[in-house]
Formats: sequence, C-alpha cells, structure tokens
Amino acid sequence: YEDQYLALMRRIWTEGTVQRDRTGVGTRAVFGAMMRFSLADDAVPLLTTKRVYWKTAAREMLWFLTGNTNIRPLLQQKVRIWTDWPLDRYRRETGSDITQDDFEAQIVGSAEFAEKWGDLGPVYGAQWVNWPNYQPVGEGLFQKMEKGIDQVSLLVESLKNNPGSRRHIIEGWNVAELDRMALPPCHKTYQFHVADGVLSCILFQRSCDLGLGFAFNAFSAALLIRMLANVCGYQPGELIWQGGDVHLYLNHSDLVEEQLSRTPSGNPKLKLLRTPQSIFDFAIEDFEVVDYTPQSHISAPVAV
Ligand code: THF
Repeated sequence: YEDQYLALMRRIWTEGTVQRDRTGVGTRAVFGAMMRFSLADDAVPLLTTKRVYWKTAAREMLWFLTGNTNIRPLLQQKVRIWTDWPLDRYRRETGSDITQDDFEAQIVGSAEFAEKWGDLGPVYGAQWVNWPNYQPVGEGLFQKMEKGIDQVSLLVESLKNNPGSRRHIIEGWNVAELDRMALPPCHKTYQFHVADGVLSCILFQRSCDLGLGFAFNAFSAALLIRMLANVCGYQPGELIWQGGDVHLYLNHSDLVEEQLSRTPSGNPKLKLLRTPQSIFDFAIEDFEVVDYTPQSHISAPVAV
C-alpha cells in the first residue's frame, strides 16, 4: 500500500509544477490524485518509510470529535502540531518574539490566555459536531439555535439505520465561516459507504502536504472509519483517498530524497481494544498499533 504513496511522491518531485503557495515557501504540485488503502484484517495506512507518531494523529482525531477548537487540550497532551498558527497570530498582533515553548507554557498555564490566543476559530471540530443551525423565526428572520448540527451523530444514525444511503457525509467546508478559521479545512469531505456490512470512506482533501500532513491525514481517516465501523457493527473496508492540490514543499527536499531511497518495511495493524457505547467515548488507550517496525523519523519544517 505504501508504494502508492512513494510513487506519488516521486511523480510530484520529478513532474510537479512549481507553485508559489500561500505560505511563500513554494511547492511542487500535481492536481488530482487518488490512493486506495484496504483496512481489512486491521490493516492501516501507517507509513513505515519514516516513523509516524500515530498517537499524535489519534489524539488530534479525538479532539476533533469533542468539538473543541482550542489548542489547549492538545498541548495538555503534548500535541504541538497546531501551535504554529495561534503562535503566528500572537506574534503578529502583539509584536512579541515569544518562543514556541513559552507560548505553549502560557496556553497550558492560563485558561484565560488560552481562550484569548489559543483558539483556531470554527475549524474541523466546530463544524463536525456543531455546524451552525439557523432556523426561520418570522418574515425574513433567522435565529441561531443554541445547539448546532451534530454531523457525527447524524452520520452514526444514518450508517446504522439507512446503510444504503448515498448521503453519509461529514463536511468541514462551511463557506460562511471560512474567513474566521485559522486555516480552512484541508481534509474537507468524508463520504462513507456501506456495502454488505462493510464500511468504506472516500476522503477528499483539497490540499495535501504530502511530506508531512499526509501521514497524519491517512492514519486519522483510517482511525475514524475503524471507530465508526466498530460502533455501528460493520467490518472496515477501504479508505479511498483523493487529493486536489497535492504538493511537496520545496524545503522538504531532504525528507523527499531520504524517503524515496527507502523501501517499505512491514504491514502495521491497528487494533481497537474496546467497543464503547458511543463514537464520542473512545480514548487513546483504546487504540493499539502492532507489527509497526518503521524506519527512523525524518523531521521537516511545517509551512505556516
Ligand atoms: N499545514 C501544512 N503546511 N502542512 C500540514 O500538514 C498541515 N496540516 C494541519 C494543518 N495545516 C497544515 C496541521 N497538522 C505536523 C503534523 C500535522 C500537522 C502539522 C504539523 C508535524 O509537524 N508533524 C511532524 C512532527 C510530529 C509530532 O510532533 O508528533 C512529523 O514529522 O510528522 C495537515 O492536516
């Protein structure tokens, strides 16, 4: 399965067009790509050509499901992958040259500081479980309901009660709120499908940082499918990953060269140790990865 990833990486590095992207770093990119990963027999798309900190990705996915959009609960678990965006904003708006460590310590140390500076706006979690719900209350008047729309709960219900539906979708792209998000969603649409008791998912990602983010995005999506299959009583099928702008940052050349020189090592498996009552009741202890013998971690800077 990892060969698909390495082939795409090679294609982008050799044939991709050079793009000047939002971050100013520059990328090589192709537009439109697809990969298919089987999740049968506990198989999981977890890269072996570099060590991937899958627990970080799992903690991030559990955080999405809580609906929280503040980096504080992530930092309390030492997950630092979302710090750059609030840190960037803090530095810009205050003129401070605070270090990442000091900024993170302040977020963890002070709920008040976290509330002011740690929020990412209405990103994934907010849209997934609390999509704003406006109801008509009179002539041309709409009222924002106290509770938003919980797409995840609705999805679980529809998967269980109406498996043949072609509308099993979680959507992150709330057009009306994009401008308040620190970053508009990259993994924006998940469509699920049930066939003969087997649950599959197409993930559409409008933008993919193939060197860094993909490893997380693919594992997370697989985990989400596994959790849903588990609580709905289905077998896991396939993750079909589709990318729009799929790119390699030009400053990831060391990572790309190193990773392309490696050969995949082994077939890791993901175990779910418990079937909770609800999709929202999973905890990090419920997940176990076995047969994971990755090659050494390759670090690369994240473009903000
Ligand atoms: N922006 C960019 N440029 N790339 C991304 O991958 C990305 N994301 C999220 C939002 N914007 C993005 C953030 N997710 C890492 C991993 C995922 C991220 C951001 C950063 C990262 O630095 N990973 C390192 C270290 C992992 C760790 O500390 O545990 C790695 O080597 O994998 C993609 O959705």
